[in-house]
Amino acid sequence: MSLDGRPLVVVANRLPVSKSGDAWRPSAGGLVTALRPVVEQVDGHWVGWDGGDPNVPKRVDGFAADLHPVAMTAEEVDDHYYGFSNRTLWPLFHDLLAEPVFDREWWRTYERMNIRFADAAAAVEVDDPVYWVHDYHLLLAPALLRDRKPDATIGFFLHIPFPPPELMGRLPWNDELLDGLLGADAIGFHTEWYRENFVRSVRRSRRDVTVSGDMVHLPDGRSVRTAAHPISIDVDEFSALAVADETEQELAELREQFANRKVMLGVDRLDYTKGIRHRLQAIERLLTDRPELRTSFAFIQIAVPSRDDVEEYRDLREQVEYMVGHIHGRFTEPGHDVPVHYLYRSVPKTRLAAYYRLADVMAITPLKDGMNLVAKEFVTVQDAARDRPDQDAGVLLLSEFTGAALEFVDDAVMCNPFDVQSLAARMAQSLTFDADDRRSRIARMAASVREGDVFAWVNEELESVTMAERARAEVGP
Ligand code: ADQ
Repeated sequence: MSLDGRPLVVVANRLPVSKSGDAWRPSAGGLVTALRPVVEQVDGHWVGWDGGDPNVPKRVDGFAADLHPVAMTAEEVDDHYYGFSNRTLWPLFHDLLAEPVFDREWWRTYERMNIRFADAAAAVEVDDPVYWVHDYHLLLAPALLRDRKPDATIGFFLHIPFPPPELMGRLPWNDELLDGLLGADAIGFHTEWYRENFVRSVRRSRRDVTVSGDMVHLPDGRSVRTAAHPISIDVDEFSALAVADETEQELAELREQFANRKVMLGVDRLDYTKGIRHRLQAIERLLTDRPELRTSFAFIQIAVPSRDDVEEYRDLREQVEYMVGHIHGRFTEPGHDVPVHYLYRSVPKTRLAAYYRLADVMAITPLKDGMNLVAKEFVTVQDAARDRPDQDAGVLLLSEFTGAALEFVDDAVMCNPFDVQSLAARMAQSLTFDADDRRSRIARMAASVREGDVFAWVNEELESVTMAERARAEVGP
């Protein structure tokens, strides 16, 4: 373990806990699972927004970190989270799939909230910790923390893409955000593309830096290490889920419901980056061109409600629901089930695993996605259940604009979701692979996920931060 027993202070937008009824529990998110073993081994701390509840406990059973809540008023959440983070940075970092809003009031709140998080992190009473800051809500926090703790070891990881400098440069606060990130000792991205975009942005906006290899050297003598570390999943957890009794029961019900139909599955947060509208357009074309599929094929879209306080997300939901209704109206055959099943909800993990096992084709077609963990979950579950009776391997249909594309390019059916006609053709092609081919493709993709699971990602990230720090110590002040 690269921390060598040093304390770890995670700084993220949200605390890793949620309340159900009266009880507090660790949240189900991937980052919480990933960090559970680490925080059990060291003195772990987590700084994050309290979610509007002033009574968050200091500790929660099942997650061995001290919690350090940051409070925000409803107005601050509107401006920092819904506003600047999700209506300015999110669309800009996802290649302008929506128009980013530039609002100076939001920016001022974003700055103030980053200061509040940095103050809370600096106030954690620990000796010589490693700080690990996460994601686009906190791009200014590394430099703010550096102001407060000049000798601290600070890492940052970005969970979404980093845009090319031509797009980043449109942001009125481009320079401030780059300087904010450069306060870290090490900055991690999912892919080499995003890392390069960041370095190109830095070169373009800061004439006083030099770049050698993956290091950015600053005029004050500090150096910042940049790295590509693709995030992953807990493979053992999903392998066990794949064959759990509850999953088998759920699967038996689903198989009955979808008997005699080929199933294509989509699982996403309802977000305009995920390409759900283009996917539905391609389904419409597929059902137009191949009438026999109207009664022998089903497309299931599971969409988790997301950011429904934001106008673009409410509009997206309306459009998706209109399109589903339109497809039903056009293609449902009397005496037969509808060809598209749309579930607007979060589903428990065993049900999710059952859907992954049911799918003949998993359609992951984002217009842009930092990584996409659903792809890794699908191949892992499919492979873990390979010896179960009736488990026929499925096909991964994957957008070239996901971080996951780099890992699965040889074994997934790759697609460009912007080209609806070719997307429909890829969907049709995905239904044609023979069983042995499908099985070996899934096995190779699952092996690659196993090789780099989420615990390996944590180790690589923390190793990168501590390496950067060691290099600093060798050079001296
Ligand atoms: P997300 O955009 O949320 O994450 P993704 O990586 O696919 O995208 O993770 C979604 C998670 O939610 C998966 O673990 C999935 O199982 C779960 N999920 C999706 N639909 C669900 C449903 N209906 N019910 C229950 N669970 C559901 C951001 C970035 C990604 C990056 C991750 C991690 O946008 O690109 O991969 O962070 O860094």
